[in-house]
Formats: sequence, C-alpha cells, structure tokens
Amino acid sequence: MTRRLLSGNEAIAEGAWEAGVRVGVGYPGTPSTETLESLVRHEDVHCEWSPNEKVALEVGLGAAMGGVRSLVTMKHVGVNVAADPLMSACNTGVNAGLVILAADDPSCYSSQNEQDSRFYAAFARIPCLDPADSAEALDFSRRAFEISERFDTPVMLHETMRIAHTRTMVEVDGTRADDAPRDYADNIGKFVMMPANAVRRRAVVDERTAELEAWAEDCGLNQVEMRDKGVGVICAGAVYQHVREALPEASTFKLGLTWPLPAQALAAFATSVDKCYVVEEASDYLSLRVRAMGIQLATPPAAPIPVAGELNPALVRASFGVEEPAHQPAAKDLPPRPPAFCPGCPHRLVYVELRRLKAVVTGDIGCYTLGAVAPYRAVHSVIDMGASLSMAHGMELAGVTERTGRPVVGVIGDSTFAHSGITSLLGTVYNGGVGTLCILDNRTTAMTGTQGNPVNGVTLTDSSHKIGPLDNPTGKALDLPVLLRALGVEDVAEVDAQDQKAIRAALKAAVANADQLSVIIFKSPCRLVDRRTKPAPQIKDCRKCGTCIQIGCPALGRAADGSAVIDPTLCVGCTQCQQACPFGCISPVAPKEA
Ligand SMILES: Cc1ncc(C[n+]2csc(CCOP(=O)(O)OP(=O)(O)O)c2C)c(N)n1
Repeated sequence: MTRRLLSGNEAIAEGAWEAGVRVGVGYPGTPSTETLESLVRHEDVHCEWSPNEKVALEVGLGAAMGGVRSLVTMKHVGVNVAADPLMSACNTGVNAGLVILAADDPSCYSSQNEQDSRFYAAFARIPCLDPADSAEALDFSRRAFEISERFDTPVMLHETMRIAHTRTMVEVDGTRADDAPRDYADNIGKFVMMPANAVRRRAVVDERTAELEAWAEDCGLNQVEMRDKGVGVICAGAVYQHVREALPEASTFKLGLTWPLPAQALAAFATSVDKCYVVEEASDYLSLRVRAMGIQLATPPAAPIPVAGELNPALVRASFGVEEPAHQPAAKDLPPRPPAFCPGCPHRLVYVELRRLKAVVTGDIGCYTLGAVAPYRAVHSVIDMGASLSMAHGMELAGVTERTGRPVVGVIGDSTFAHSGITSLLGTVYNGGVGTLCILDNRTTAMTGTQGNPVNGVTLTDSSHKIGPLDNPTGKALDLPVLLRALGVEDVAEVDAQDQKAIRAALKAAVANADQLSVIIFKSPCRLVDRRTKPAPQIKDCRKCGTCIQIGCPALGRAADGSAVIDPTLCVGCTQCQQACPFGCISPVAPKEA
C-alpha cells in the first residue's frame, strides 16, 4: 500500500486498472478528461479517444461483450450523445464488466448546461455509484466492475467537478486483478435487440431491478452516521463533504449507491431523526425519489437549498441558519478577467471578418465559442456539439438571409466536426442546402486540453500531442477536403487562418455565392500545440484609431494617451495586429545585427 494524493479522476483510473480493465475509451469533456489521460499511462490497458461518446460507449460495450473489462468516460452532456446505445445496453447486459463514468458540472464551469446524469442511470435502470472523495473514487471504480459482472449490467460511476478535480489522500494497493478475458459466446437472444428479444430482455431487466433493490439495502456502499438525532441529512458525493463541514453535528445518510436507493434503510434513518433533509446540488434527483418513498422531508430553517449551481459549505450553512465561521474574506477588488482567445489564436481573425460581414453565425462548442463575447459578438447561437451546421441549414430554410440581408454562416471546430458535424453536413448536402460553413481546423481539441482527434490523427497514446509537432501522429489523420468532396460539397476552400486578407476574400466569395453550399477550412495550429514564437512587433506613430485593439488580443492594450501598446511578455509575434492596423504603424522588429 502506498499513500498518494490523487484527483478523483486519477483515482478512478487507478481503480479501473486494479480491477483489471483492458479497454479505456471516451471522448474528452470537462470534468472527465483526465481519467483516460491517467489510465493510458498503464501500458497494459488499451486506451483511445473516440470521435464522440456514442461511439465510445459502443466500443466499450463491444469490448465488454467480447469478454474484457472496459471503462467508458464522458461528461454529462456526453451521456446525451451516448443515450441511444445506453438505453439498449441496459437490456443486453454485458459479459465482462462495463463501467461508464459520467462527470457532471454543476454551475456550468465548463459546460453549456447543468444536468444530473443520475437521471440517466435511473432511466436505464443501471446501478449508479457516487464517490465522495478520491479514496472512494478508487474503491467504487474497482467495485463497479464486480457489480457490473455480478448483475450483468453496465454500471454508471457518477462524479461532479469537485470530486473529479480535488486531490485527496488515497491508499493505493497497486495490485491488478486477474484480467484474463472471459469467454465470448454467441447469444442472439441476449445481444440482438430486435423486438421479440427486446421484450424478453425487458423481463430480465425487471428481475434484475428487483435483485438490485434488495441488494441496495445492504450493499456496503452507503453509510449511516448517527450524531445529533435532531437533524438527519441524506446526501451523496461532494455534497456529503459540504454537509459535514457546515453541519458537523448532524446525522448523515451518505449514499454511495444513488440508484437504486435503499428504501427501507432510508425510511429507518428518517424515523430515527426528528427532522430529515435531503441536501443535493443543482438537482432534485434524490429528493424526488425519497419523497416518492413516502418519507417526509423538512425544508431547511433559514432558506431553501439553492435549486441551481454547485453547493459549498457556506451555502449549506446559509440554508440551515448557521453562522459563518470568522475567516479572512477573499479580496473583492480583483479585476474581472473575462475569457479571451490566446495571443496568436487562429480563431481570432475569422471572427474579426465575420463581424465585418455582419453575418448571422450559428456557432458550436469549443474555444471558438468565445467569438460570442466582446469584442467580436459574432456568434448568435450555441446549443450542442454539431449544431452549428444543421442550424445554419435551418436558418436558411427560415429565409433569414432574405429577410435580414445578412449571410448565415455556420462555424465549427475540427474536433466538433468529427464528433457530430459530419452527419449535420451530410443532412444539408443531401437536402440540397446552400450557404457558408466554416471549419476552424486548429489541429487539436484545444478547449479540453489539446487532445488528439480524428482530424489530426493524434491518438491518446501519442505522448507528443501536448507539445506538438503534429507531423508524426500514430493515428490516421482525416483528409478534410477529400471527405468534404466525398460528402458532395462542390465548393471547398482551404485558407490560412492567420492571413486576414485571405480570410476576408474567402468569406466574401462564399457568401456572394448564395446559391451553393461552400465550406471553408480555416487552418492554422492552436498556439498551445505550436508554441513557436517570434519577437513582438513595434508600434510607431500610432494613430490611436483602436482598430488593432478591436481584434481582442490580450497582448494589446492602450497607453494613457490612447495609443496602442504591446505587452512583450504575452505577445507571440503572430502578426495579427500588424495585419489589422489600417495605417501600417505596426511592423516587425528588425533582427539585431550580429
Ligand atoms: C457532447 C459533448 N462532449 C464533450 C464536450 C466537451 N467539449 C466542448 S468543446 C469540445 C471540443 C472542442 O474542440 P474543437 O471543436 O476542435 O475546437 P477548439 O476548442 O480546438 O477550438 C469538447 C470536447 C461537450 N461540450 N459536449
């Protein structure tokens, strides 16, 4: 046994490895991403990124059916994408263990919405485990595989951002369970979900549910901690830690298994305390179920628990009317730092030009979503991965361009295009749609930490992907222009995303040609994968027009007299400001003579 400080995600990877997992597969998404990035360090596990979460779950299910334990990772919105195979995998069951990590993001720190994945576990009727710290994350991860095999079902391992990213002490065993594959045998009645079999499997799921409900009462994953009998709190995951800190005297029913819930044990707990509460964050998942069991829940004396957003001890104290302990208040005068494209980001100039065009932009999810904020304000919808291209088609069908005189442009990143943009585009081509679509190919999945993707061919096992170069990926890189033409797009252009004039010309040409479908690939590597820099340029005789400031580079600011200044510690020498200056006042520094 060694003691290690691990994040929840690292601990889940460790637990899966100890459980003998052989295949790890997922699609990046905060806060789940580091799980596979940790697991891949174990050379005896095959790990890969899938183009999206549906594919990942199907790969994991195939591996489990084939007889090896598999871990599939995704963020909460990824579960929506994977919901189709999930809702049938719960019927087929598995062969070897299959565990699905669903990582939620209450407060939307890095997400387009806030949703509680445990509803999916209940919907699919698969066991759901909810660790409250990294030690439990490791333990539950290991046990999830045993539960999966024992009950012949996929198991959901649920966590939130606070568990995923907080490092706590873990005793690491370091021994790996026997990972010999289980035999594979054809089983058409179990694995082929055509109607007659699906109906029969439904009965199997009903039986399994009854078994799980009985097992839940005494499964060893839940803990009743009796303290003051006046107040009893039912909670799970990170919220348990907040409750312990805010209400140290309260009795707690800590749920480690959040589906199915142990109805009898919860009822017994509720009757053993004067007042029973459910404390949970951004969800009514637990309270709905506990109330449905006929258990009467009290409302906190001072204020209801917030219905949205992440909880913390202060919010729990506020609801229960407990005074805040004296502590140093956080500095209030820190300047706000709105998110911005990095200096040299290849997305920037595309948005400068889209703003100039007054385009209605259907956007998508990635770093380039920042085109919606100042100074660009050039993105007008962002819904889910892949939506940009299909929504542009919808806008076209609504006649937006004819009615507003503004071109409609769909904008999507390379990873997002591979995730779900391809089918969106296919729909537009198939139905004879027209308009302008842009693929911002920055050669990486920048938003979630520069993971590889099918467009650049960099695989999860490529150790070089964090620092580039991208010349020798071990995977097969997608040839975007060839794919686009194969899909039926006739007007395909490739443009350097660092060349403002070329961007302007390409966009102008595409939107002028309103009767055809044009796809422009704006290509240039993200500054996080290509870190080569040049010296900052110099500004001479600035006319103070502010045009360069309007490109929104964090390295550019204004001096007291209004003239533009460059912060050489931030500048990467990309020349974007040079190109933007209408008066030629910004020029490269002449190289020093030897
Ligand atoms: C269904 C789903 N899965 C994962 C994510 C997390 N996520 C947000 S954007 C993104 C990929 C962005 O990559 P890319 O499209 O290449 O744009 P970039 O960030 O590089 O500009 C991911 C994985 C998500 N929001 N939704």
